[in-house]
This record gives sequence, C-alpha cells and structure tokens, in this order.
Amino acid sequence: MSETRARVLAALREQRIETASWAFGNSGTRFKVFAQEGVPRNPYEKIADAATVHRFTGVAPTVALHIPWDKVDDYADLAAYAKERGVALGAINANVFQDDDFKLGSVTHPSPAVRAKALAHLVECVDIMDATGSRDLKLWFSDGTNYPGQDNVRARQDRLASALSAVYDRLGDQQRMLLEYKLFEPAFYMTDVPDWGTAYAHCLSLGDRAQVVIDTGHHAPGTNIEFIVAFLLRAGKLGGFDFNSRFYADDDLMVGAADPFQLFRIMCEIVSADALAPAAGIAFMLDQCHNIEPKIQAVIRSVLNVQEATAKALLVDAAALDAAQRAGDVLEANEVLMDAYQTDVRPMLRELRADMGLDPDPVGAFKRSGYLESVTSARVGGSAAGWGA
Ligand code: AOS
Ligand code: ZN
Ligand code: ZN
Repeated sequence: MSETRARVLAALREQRIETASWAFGNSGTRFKVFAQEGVPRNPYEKIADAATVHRFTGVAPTVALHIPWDKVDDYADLAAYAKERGVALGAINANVFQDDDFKLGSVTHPSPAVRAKALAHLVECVDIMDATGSRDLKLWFSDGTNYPGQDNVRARQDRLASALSAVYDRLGDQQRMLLEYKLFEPAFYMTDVPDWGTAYAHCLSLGDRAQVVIDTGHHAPGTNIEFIVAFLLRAGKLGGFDFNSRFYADDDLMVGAADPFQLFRIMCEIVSADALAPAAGIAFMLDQCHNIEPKIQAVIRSVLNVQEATAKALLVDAAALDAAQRAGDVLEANEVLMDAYQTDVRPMLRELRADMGLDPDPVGAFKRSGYLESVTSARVGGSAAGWGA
C-alpha cells in the first residue's frame, strides 16, 4: 500500500462525526409534519437509532441532545444507556426559542425577568453536561427583531454579552461553549448573532473555551464558507460544525446533497490545518431534519457524504499544491485540488469499512438488517423531533 493511501485510511478510521437526536424524530415545515412509522418515542429510542448509525458506519460514536426535547429524569442513566449501546452523549443543545416568554427574545429580551429565565435554562444545560459527561454546550439564539426600531440593537448586544459571560463562568475546566450564528429566521429584520464575526467577537472576549460553530445552512447565498473555516481555524476559534445542505435558507437537508463540492472545500481547509483528528477539538456534527425521507438511512447517508468529502480532501497532493501556489501557477494549483475532488473514493472507503469489520455498504446493510421493521412493530406513536411539534 502506498504511503499516501495508508495515511488517508488511518485518518479516515480516526474521523468522528456526531449525529443529532432530533434527526430521528418526526419533523417538517410550518406547513406539515409527515409522520413516519417507527420513529423514536423518547430520548432512549433516539439514542438506539444513533447507535444503529454508528454500528453501520463505525465513525459516528456520539449523539447530540437537545434540551428540553430530550429531557429525562436521570441523565446519568441516559448516558449509561448510550454507553451500553456503544455510543456516548455529545453536545448539549440549549433551547431558548420555544417558550411563549421568548417572543421578543431570550437572553436579549428587554425584560430582566425573561432574561433571567433564559439564563437559568442555559445553566441547567451545563448541569446536564455534568451528568452526561458532555464536553460542549451548543448555543443558538433565535433572538432578534422583526422591525426597525423594535428594540435597541446595542443594548441587546450588552444583554447577550452579559448572559454569555455568566454561562461561561459556570462551565467546568473541560467544558466548552460553542456559539452558533444564523443570518435570519425566525427574526427577519435583525438577528442578535447573525454572522461569524459577531460570534467570533463574543467568543474572543469570553476566553479560550468559547468557540464558534458553523452551521453550513446559516449564511447568505454565495458566502464563501471555507474562508470562514480558514479564518477561525487560524484564530483558534473554530469549535465545530452543524453540517447540513441548503438550497435556499436553513433547509437542514442532508449534508453534501446540495453542494458536495462546497463540503469538499470545507474539508480541504480542515485537512490542510491538520484539524481533522479528534485531538484537534473540532466537533463535526450533523444538524438535519429528514422530513420526507427515511430518517436512519438518511443519517447514515449523511455520515457517508462527510466521509467521502473528507477522503477527497485527504487525497489533495499538499506538496504539489504548495509548489504551484508558491510558483503562482494558478491553473496547476486549481488542477491539484480538482484532481483530488474528481477521484472516486468509494472503493477505498469500502476497503476501509471491510478492514474495520463493517459491511462495505452501510446503507444496504442497514436495509437488510431488519432494524427498521423491528422498531416499527415495537414503537407505536413516535414523537416529533421538536420542530413543527
Ligand atoms: C437553528 O437554526 C440552529 O441550526 C440550531 O442548531 C438548532 O438548535 C438546531 O437546529 C436544533 O435545534
Ligand atoms: Zn444548527
Ligand atoms: Zn439551523
């Protein structure tokens, strides 16, 4: 085996992709939730589905939770159940967007009482992290305004900074805060954390354990996401990704479905900064909703899409690229990248899986396994993911 191939296979074997509990529940748009049979009825069953994804892919050993969608009485028990199933609990996602009190915002709300309620939820999420052993608190705020003049933008930034700082102070030494940004929705005029620059500035003043999370669906069309990746990596402020695909807004479709080339370009930045291995601390998470397609199968497909883009990025001839860049050879540099992108990595990935003791075809193996049929007969009346519930 060539040295390159061995290096690529070793890196792929080490790669870790985190699934999301809400991807396994029913979800939809504001127009309709199409319920599917066999969806999980509780957090335990979501974890069982996530464990199934890991069983067939071998690279998805953690699952993110969302509070309160995944609220249970005993989080240590939930973590123990996950362990029994061969996975661990990942990021804890806070939810300060579904309570009536949060109509005008959560941590940026004009009322101190509402702000206190939001802060209490965020702190509760850190308590949960202590019980689950989770490293990351993922914060996404729907806060913003719909009309010019609705509230004082600078005052809202002050309120945001003060809440973030209180939560940051509550984190344990090994815990991190991942701050997610989003251009718009549900606020349509102004969002309090609309872009990576705002998230970066807040994280910078908080400290080392506050980092930015990039949701690939949260930008204006045409945004060069890989530039953001490169910038944040250089600054030591990239905490992770919420991977998904978008054609229009925050579509939450399967990662790599809309623009596999963009995913490749993102992974190229990761690989060239040597930030792929778990030790680099970047959380590669999926944040998707499978409204019309079979859910577990879609999550498996998404994991494979990330794996394929990563394999291609690992195949970039770094020395040739560097030489072409130094020589100012525009076309050669571009060709080096495109050569890697155009490589069919599927045979190599099949070989990797066989080597890992997995079926080379995870989707086919899942379909043949009878898992969905068996949970469908066992689970009656599955719950919604939270969205559109
Ligand atoms: C919302 O648009 C964001 O993508 C968040 O990551 C959100 O918390 C997630 O979709 C699940 O709630
Ligand atoms: Zn997200
Ligand atoms: Zn989103």
